[in-house]
Order: sequence, then C-alpha cells, then structure tokens
Amino acid sequence: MKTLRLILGDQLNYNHSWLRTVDDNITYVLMEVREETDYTKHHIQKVIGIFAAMYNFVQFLKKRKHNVIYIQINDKLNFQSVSKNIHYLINAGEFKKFEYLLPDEYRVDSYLKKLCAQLKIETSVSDTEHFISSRDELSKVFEGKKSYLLETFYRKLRVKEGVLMQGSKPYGGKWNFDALNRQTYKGEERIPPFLNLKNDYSSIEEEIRKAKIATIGQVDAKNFQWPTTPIQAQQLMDYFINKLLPNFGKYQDAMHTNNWHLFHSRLSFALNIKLVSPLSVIKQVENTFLTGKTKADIAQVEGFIRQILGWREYMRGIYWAQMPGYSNLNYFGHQNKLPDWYWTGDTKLNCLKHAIKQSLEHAYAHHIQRLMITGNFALLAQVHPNEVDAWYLGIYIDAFEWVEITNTRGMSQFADGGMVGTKPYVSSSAYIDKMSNYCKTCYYDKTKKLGDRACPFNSLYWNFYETHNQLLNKNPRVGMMLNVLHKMEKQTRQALLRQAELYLANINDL
Ligand code: FAD
Ligand code: DLZ
Ligand code: SF4
Repeated sequence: MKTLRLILGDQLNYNHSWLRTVDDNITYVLMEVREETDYTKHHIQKVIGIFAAMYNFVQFLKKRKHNVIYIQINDKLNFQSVSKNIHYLINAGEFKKFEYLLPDEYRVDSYLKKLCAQLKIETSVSDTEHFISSRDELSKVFEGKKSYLLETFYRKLRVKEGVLMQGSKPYGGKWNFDALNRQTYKGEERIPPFLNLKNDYSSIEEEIRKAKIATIGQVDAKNFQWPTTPIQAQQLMDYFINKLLPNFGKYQDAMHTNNWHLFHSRLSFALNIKLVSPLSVIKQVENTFLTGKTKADIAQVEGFIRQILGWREYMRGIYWAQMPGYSNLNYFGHQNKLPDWYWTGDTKLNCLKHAIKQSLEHAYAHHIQRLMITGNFALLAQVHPNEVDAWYLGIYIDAFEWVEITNTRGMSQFADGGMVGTKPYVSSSAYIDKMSNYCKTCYYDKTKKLGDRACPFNSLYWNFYETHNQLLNKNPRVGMMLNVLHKMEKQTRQALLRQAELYLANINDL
C-alpha cells in the first residue's frame, strides 16, 4: 500500500526497524517548518543542529535507496505546518496510508492524533525504538503513589537491563555511589582539549537567517561543535570514555570560570535527537569498565550510567504520567518576571554571568550550573515557572519539553510540590563558593548578608524560607533551615527580609 511516513527532527534513529527494508511503496518525509522553529524562541545552534542532522539523515535515506521527500525551510512548496504539508502530500501523491513515530512531546502527540483523525486514509503509529522504558512504565511502577522515587525506578531498570549487576546484586555492593561524587575542581586534573567536530554549517545558518527565524544566542557555524551524525556522536562518545570518564563523577558538581563543560559528556543533544541510543551509551561505558579498559572506578561509571538509565528515563516517565497538568503547576504561586539579564548575561552576579554567557555562546551549561546557579536564582527570585520554562526550553541545544519541563518545573523550581525532588534546590553563596571559583572574582561579597555588595543569594535564601514557611514546615528535609530562621533575632530576620525586598525590587540592576 502506498504509504507516507513522517520522521520528526528529534527522531533520527538510524537503526530504526522501519529502515531495515527498502520498499518502493514507502516514502519518508522530513520537514523544516515554522511551526516547530517558532513554538518557542530556540537557540540558533539548536535550529542549525536539528536542520543539519535532518539533512544528513535524508542523505543517508537516499543512499540506502529509500524514497524520501525533504521539505526545507525556504522551499516555495512549504506550508510551514506539519499538518498542512502532510495533507498536501497525501493528496498530491495519492498515498493510501500515513504512519508516524510516537513523538516525545505531549503537544505534538495531541497534534498528530488530531491530524490522523482528519485524514481519510488508514493511519498508524510506531515506537521510536529509542528509550529503555515505555512511556507508561513509570506510572505502572508507582501506581497509587503520590511521589516517584528515582532510586526505585533506577534499580528496576538496572535489574531489567542487567546493567552493572552481579547476579541479583549491584556491582560493587552498592546501587549508588553518589556520596563520592562531590569534589571541587581546583585545576588539579587537566581537562583534555575540546573535541572539535569541524562541521561547516554556514549555508544552513544563511537559510535560517533568510527565513528570519527569531533565535537566541551566538554561533560560529563554520565550526559547528555539536554532533549531527551517528559517526560524530560516536566520536564524542569515544572521546568521553577515553578522556573524561575517569573524572566524570568526581567533578560532576564542580563549576569553574575557565571551562564550560569540565568532564561532562555533552552527549545530550545527540541522545535527544536519537543519533545514539541510551542503551548503547550505557553498554559501551559498562563494557569498558568491566573489561578493564578504563582507569575510571565504579563511582565514575555508576554515576554516569545513573544519569542516563536513571534520571533520563525517570524524567520521561514523569512527563507522560503527569502531562498535560504538569505544565500548569506552580506550588509556590510565584509570579515574578525573569530578570532581563537572563537573556544577555550582563549582570554583576559573577556565577550567573558565567552560566548565562556560556549558555548564549555554546547553547550548553552543565547540570549543576542549570540547577544551582540559574535555577536556584530564579527560584529565590520567585519567578513564575512559565518564564523559567520558556528560558530553559529556548536556550539549550538539548531542550525538548519532556526532559526540560520535568527538570525545570520539577527538579529545579519545585513547582510540582515534590514529585521529582524531595526538597527545593535552593542555596546561599556558601554552596556556590564551595563548588566553584565564581565568588573569588565577584563584585558581590559572598560573606555578606546585609548592606552594600552583600551577595544577593544570602538574603534571598532566607526570604524564600520566610515566604514559604507554611508550605515547607512539614518537609523533614528543610526542618533544620526553618529552625535556624526561627531562632534568628527578630532584628536580623527583618533586616534580611528588607535586603531581599530591595534586591527583588531592583532585580534588573543586580
Ligand atoms: P552529562 O553530565 O555528561 O550526563 C550524561 C547524560 O545523562 C546527559 O547527556 C543526559 O542525557 C543524561 N542526564 C543527566 N542528568 C539528567 C537529568 N537531570 N535529566 C535527564 N537526563 C539527564 N537535559 C536535557 O537533555 N534537556 C533539557 O532540556 C534539560 N534541561 C534541564 C533543566 C534544568 C533546570 C536542569 C537542572 C537540568 C536539565 N537537564 C536537561 C539535565 C542535564 O542538566 C543535562 O542533561 C546535561 O547537563 C546535559 O549535558 P551532558 O550531556 O554533558 O550531560
Ligand atoms: C526543535 C525543532 C526545530 C527547531 N525545528 C524542527 C523542524 O523544523 N522540523 C521538525 O520535524 N522538528 C523540528 N524540531 C524538533 C521538534 O520540535 C520535535 O520533534 C518535537 O518537539 C517533538 O519532540
Ligand atoms: Fe554568585 Fe554571590 Fe558568589 Fe557572586 S558572591 S559569585 S553572586 S554566589
């Protein structure tokens, strides 16, 4: 039967079973459309990366002799809408069947279901064959429970996939080596030179500029650094295993002004657009370790595997268990706007300046920068989760709603009241100073809570606990901090709140 198969820009699984046989009755369609470039304001590197990866995927399909239609952004015959393009192609090509792959986003899932209901031909949907757990696996594991525990889900997947297992026991006698993974980076281990993938995508950038797509951030398209083929994803993978893995866990939470990625893998974009499968990444790391081909110890290896087998699958499970309601959650009722300097990095807060400027330059910040710098500040500044989400969804190369919203609204902003995290991730300057060298060259004084140049994190931190005392006082994990607050002298407490108020009133000038 003459069939049209849609593949979206984050569904570039070269090993998908669809592609195993070449069938002249089947035509694949990939399309660059304003609907997807404009649903949020993306980083320019994200749009280039996706267009380039789609283009490369199309070349692969053509080489394998599959029929393929590629609609590009400035094509005359592009209705700039997935649905309109599909309607047009079905009529023009007399297709009798339409097939698509399960999208990762709720928005697109509903959209494609609606499209199928409108079509007068047979339709069907297939799995992307990428994730380790199914969409509803997490909700089945936690049926009837109010909160979801990462550790429970992670262990289930470890057992199911036989990853780092010795029979029924975890390798090394423990499931989780996180306690060993909290070192500060002081330059003691050399960070290997950056792997430059040397892609020249200036012509794609030109097309994007010509189409006048509004984007954020910068790019050097002649030296595009993100992987856009499975071969490049594997190069990054090899580089990670050989050069970075031995120090991955140790410095996972560290931050430094001299380096924007430290020992992180930078694999999230390749994973999220499916150039590489999570299980293959996990198995490669596990095999390297078990066959003694790496200096990395179990704490580094387990720490890395937990990010992908644990956190990544867990966040996807929460997304499908909780959407669409999740995108409206605002537990603390925060209403403030994001400071203007989140879009420029022009602030005197050195930690934020570094985290934001590097995000604009590289479309990347590592986990602890996202959580404990930009996320922490947004939560302390009581910013509406919608504003925070829009920023995270736009600025990062790896941002797709299923993994962005659960991390942002859930883990970072605690807007779900504790489904993902057991307590809000807030800190004063003490944590930031411990895990980075940002405070050393900051305009603000990390030791001061009050007065001129007092680090804003310090008063905003206590102001947060004061404001949300009622909502938090039953949470055993924050009891200690609330006790400290309650034992403070009234005058000190009031002075802190006044200082916080002053900062909040002048947030754009900080
Ligand atoms: P590594 O540190 O090398 O980790 C390896 C892999 O583990 C990552 O590539 C990623 O696939 C996975 N991983 C690690 N932590 C998480 C996590 N918390 N959730 C899901 N997967 C994880 N990740 C995204 O992929 N897209 C997002 O839009 C995104 N938004 C985030 C927003 C906030 C506020 C926070 C706190 C985290 C967010 N993360 C997001 C998770 C994490 O920060 C990134 O996956 C990671 O920084 C990507 O860099 P890396 O590939 O070098 O990761
Ligand atoms: C993010 C993105 C962008 C910027 N552009 C396109 C596009 O033009 N065509 C396309 O098929 N996909 C694009 N994507 C990825 C989609 O937004 C993604 O497939 C959905 O959000 C589902 O996860
Ligand atoms: Fe950030 Fe405060 Fe440290 Fe400055 S002093 S870098 S604002 S934590």
